[in-house]
Amino acid sequence: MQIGLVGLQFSGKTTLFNTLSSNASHSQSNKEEATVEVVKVPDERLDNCSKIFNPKKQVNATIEVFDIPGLRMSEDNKVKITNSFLTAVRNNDALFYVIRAFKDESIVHPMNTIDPARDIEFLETEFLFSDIAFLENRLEKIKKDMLKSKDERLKKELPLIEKLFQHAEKELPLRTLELDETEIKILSGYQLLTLKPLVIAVNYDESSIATVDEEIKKLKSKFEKSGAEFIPFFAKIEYELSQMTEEDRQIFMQDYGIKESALSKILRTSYQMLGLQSFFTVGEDECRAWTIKKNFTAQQAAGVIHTDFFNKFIRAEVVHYDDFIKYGSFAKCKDAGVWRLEGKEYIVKDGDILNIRHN
Ligand SMILES: Nc1nc2c(ncn2[C@@H]2O[C@H](COP(=O)(O)OP(=O)(O)OP(=O)(O)O)[C@@H](O)[C@H]2O)c(=O)[nH]1
Ligand SMILES: [Mg+2]
Repeated sequence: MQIGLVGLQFSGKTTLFNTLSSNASHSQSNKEEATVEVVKVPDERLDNCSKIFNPKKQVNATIEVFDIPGLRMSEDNKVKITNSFLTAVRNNDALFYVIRAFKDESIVHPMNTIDPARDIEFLETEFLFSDIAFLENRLEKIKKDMLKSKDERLKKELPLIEKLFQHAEKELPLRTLELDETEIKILSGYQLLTLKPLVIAVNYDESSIATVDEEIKKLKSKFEKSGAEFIPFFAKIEYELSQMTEEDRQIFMQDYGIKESALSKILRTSYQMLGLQSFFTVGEDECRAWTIKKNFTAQQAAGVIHTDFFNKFIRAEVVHYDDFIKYGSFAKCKDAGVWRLEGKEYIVKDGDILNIRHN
């Protein structure tokens, strides 16, 4: 899973991105294109399991984060969308707009003034135009191809693309359109920009700490039809936080009244927005979080661990994390009746601890 940091030049993407490196399990840099970082998804539940089992190793779920170079002012004093920018943005499963709200005269905004609403509007409009152009072309192509062939897939796709086109023409991003599983599948190869889940992360400076809730509320209501989540954050403070020891970090966060670091909030929110959840495998060797989609069956979840587990699945031993913590051991969970054996059709819940029985 990949999320892309998207925005105008100097909005704070790299500053935010660099806070990730303390969490990074592997990194890779390519200056021509986006910089990639594989980041651990923080999970208190997994940490607590590790406290109980004291395993040789803990393996968190991971997410890939792309730092995409921001849009600059071009020679005619305008900020223009480039094809390489669009390509870099398309590659992601979810988007994070990093929007500048911090004031600092030594750092020039590519549109000269600080106006978060204008910047959001700019990105949303450009991406919507790009989607409309794609849909228009696709419609034409489908109609042409239908004259030549009787492909059933084209017949199914046509009304779907028409529905999307009409929606986009009303200046509504495609993510606000309700789609079913088959429709999502048809569209999955097209990488439509406004179909991607969106978090709008607004970067404030310290002077805004007292007013930030109100400002975010205003932005939210202005863009209530965007289907986006809003997260305010303080890139500079976050960066300083990431350089501290855990103990100092706690004190610092308390002083500033920050409950959760932006990084942790961003990773958690993107996980939810993509319909992802975790199950755990635990033991003295390893405590590990695995990523699955909502509504995965026990057998599908087993397949995430190993294809053999899918093919030779017999049953899953299941106890939910909350019960496990409440009773303290598998034996006590068994006595309480919350430890159970489930078949392959069992729908795994977020936070289930599984042990797969297989041939
Ligand atoms: N004063 C202040 N400066 C900030 C803040 N966030 C970022 N900066 C500074 O703004 C400059 C640009 O920040 P970057 O994080 O590099 O911006 P970027 O979005 O990665 O920019 P591009 O990669 O060029 O698109 C840096 O000098 C940062 O130190 C902030 O909250 N307050
Ligand atoms: Mg940058």
